[in-house]
Amino acid sequence: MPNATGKEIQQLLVLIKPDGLKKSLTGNILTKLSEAKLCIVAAKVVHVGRELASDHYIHLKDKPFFAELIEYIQGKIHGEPYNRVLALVYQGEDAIQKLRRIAGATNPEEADPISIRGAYGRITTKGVYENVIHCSSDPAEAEREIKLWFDPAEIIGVPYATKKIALEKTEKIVWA
Ligand code: FUP
Repeated sequence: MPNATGKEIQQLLVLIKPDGLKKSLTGNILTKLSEAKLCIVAAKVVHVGRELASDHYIHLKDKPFFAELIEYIQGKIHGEPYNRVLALVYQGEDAIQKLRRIAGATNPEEADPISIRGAYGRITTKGVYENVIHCSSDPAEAEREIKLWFDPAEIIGVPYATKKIALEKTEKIVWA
């Protein structure tokens, strides 16, 4: 929705992928992203299961590289302790375009060399783009992805409609 200056306030999902963690790039990437002067409204480390990986990349399920892509985002290529991702939600004016410009093109060989993917990405011998970071591509995808990766309670200033449901029997792990 546009704000007083006519700019759209957007949110998007950002993932620092297992290769980004293994190459010790987390700090560099967050510093680069901070150039966009956006707000982080959610963040967590996620051990990505097969279902979440497949749901996230559902639009690519017919691609020849899908199986490798699912292994990559689950960290199966990079192994312990890098088999996880850092998931964040950024919010602000034209946030999607701003962060995707800093991230660079999907193919690291075609990405601007000073973008995150251009500087740090590679193409594996199996042909998967290990491109370090994911950024949602448009507002509809951002909503789908944020709802896939985060619960409303994990986001400051929840950007989408929510509802309350009654749970019959729940368990919670607490400190012993
Ligand atoms: P992007 O929105 O830039 O992440 O691009 P896509 O959703 O099209 O691609 C998702 C992921 O699939 C990329 F991050 C890397 C991988 N991919 C390949 O490995 N090969 C391709 O030809 C295209 C995408």
